[in-house]
Amino acid sequence: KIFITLLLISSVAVAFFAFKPKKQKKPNIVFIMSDDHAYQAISAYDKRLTQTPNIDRIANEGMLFTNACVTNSICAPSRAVILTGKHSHINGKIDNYFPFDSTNITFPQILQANGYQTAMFGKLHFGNNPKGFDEFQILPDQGDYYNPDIITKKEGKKKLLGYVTDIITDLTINWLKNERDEDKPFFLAYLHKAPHREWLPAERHFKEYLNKTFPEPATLFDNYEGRGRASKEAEMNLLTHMNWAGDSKVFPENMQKLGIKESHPYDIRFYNSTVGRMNPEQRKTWDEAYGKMNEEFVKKFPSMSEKEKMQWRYQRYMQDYLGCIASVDEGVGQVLDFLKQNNLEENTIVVYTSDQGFYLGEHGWFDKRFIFDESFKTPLLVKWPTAIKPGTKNTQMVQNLDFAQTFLEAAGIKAPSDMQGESLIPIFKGNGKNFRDAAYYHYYEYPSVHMVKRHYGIVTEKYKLIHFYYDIDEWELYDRTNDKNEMKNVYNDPKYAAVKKELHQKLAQLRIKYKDSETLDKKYIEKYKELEANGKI
Ligand code: SGN
Ligand code: CA
Repeated sequence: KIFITLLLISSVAVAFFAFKPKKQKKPNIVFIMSDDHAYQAISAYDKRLTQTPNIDRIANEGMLFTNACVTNSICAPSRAVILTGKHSHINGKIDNYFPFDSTNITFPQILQANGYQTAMFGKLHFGNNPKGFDEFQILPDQGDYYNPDIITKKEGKKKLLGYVTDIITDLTINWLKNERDEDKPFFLAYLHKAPHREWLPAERHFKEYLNKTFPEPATLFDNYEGRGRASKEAEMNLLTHMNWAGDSKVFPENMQKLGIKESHPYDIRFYNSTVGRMNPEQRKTWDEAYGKMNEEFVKKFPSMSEKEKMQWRYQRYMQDYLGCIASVDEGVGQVLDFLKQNNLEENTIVVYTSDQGFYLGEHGWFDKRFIFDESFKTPLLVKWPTAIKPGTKNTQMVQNLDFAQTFLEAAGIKAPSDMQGESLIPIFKGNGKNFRDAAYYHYYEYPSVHMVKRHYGIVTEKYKLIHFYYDIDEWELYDRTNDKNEMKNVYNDPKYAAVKKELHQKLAQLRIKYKDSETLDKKYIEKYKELEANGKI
């Protein structure tokens, strides 16, 4: 009898374990982010400038977000928003100068504490090392394109030979191959320096891109009429604010020959310290490729009109910028291939994004910072075969603020209640209808390089209301439906009186919701002045 009972119990137990539904394994997360990658330079968004077949794969197999945006369009602050899930005024990293307060809790710390293996490779730009990572190898500060130094968790700082984008890809794949713990889900941050200024491509792309010409944007010759002082006083115009040596790669000896003054006192120093990192062999390839372009420039320059100089600047800029993207796209392809070949595709979330958008000659500009579309919006492509239908598009105003809560929810972890974003999981699953009707934005880094004034604002599907402050007190309003290029400030147009009133109310509500205020604006100005007085700016 006992024997039969035991047999019965054990067979029930066996049956239970055999048929117990397999626990859904937590998803892996591959977070790919480049620095200053404009959505205009991703063919899934726009085919006019270049082809990015590998980045596009993420949208083909997943979701393309056409209105993804940032909360503060600049490098290190954007990264801080992503990691903390909190706006800049709450996490404290308001600009590239303020130190990142590492008492902030970041989502990788939470993932790590919940059994995730975590790794970061590439550009972080915090000035301090990331917390919550089992492994990291990061570029010091902005990092260099050629033969860069790298800070490693295990061995301190060292210099690596090669091109930065390829190096970051190699480190990432090496980790996936050799250091990944197959019993744990992982979070992997694969963070490119490219295509950040001064836009230096890999040697293998010199020839192809130096021979290309690109279509000009409609607003390349913008004279900023119809807008306020902020657009007029910004220093990011291709013709007047780009450097000849560093940005446009005119050899210093040619600048001398042509009597071109340095556009910036550090121009030649920058050029020498970037291109100057190459070894003699690499430098030979550089001089040959860029030498030809320089020869033609020397011939043409004396007879060039201002308009022709602007056009030349634009082509030069695009050749180098898009040459950088080519390597990023190749690297992304290698990582996607690795996931596929190693059976890691099905339950891995792959995100491709940038720390913000970028101007590719629109409004005559390069750089970012403004709440205007090219820098407010950012590319976002996500695939996750178990949750996202392939080839889908989403038009919601999702923000970089939302990543932390999204990843935590995907991992089945409750997010801390003081995070300020929204999880994107409902959108992934096709149920994110009334997601966010207005996005809040606040930019601080002024006075500083490019001289974009401090401003905050609100963006809805139809309008954009902006307040520029500090050494100015100007409001601007844009009609996003009828003025897609944001050329005309209609703040004082009586036709928009009702809209204006409603947006002011909404903006005030959002400032309260996110705990931002005039008192905080003033506090950050005081702190900025303190840093300045201490020589930190
Ligand atoms: C450097 C660049 C600027 C750029 C800032 C911030 N100049 O100062 O053009 O806006 O970084 O960029 S450079 O000549 O040194 O390249 S960010 O991406 O780090 O925010
Ligand atoms: Ca950036």
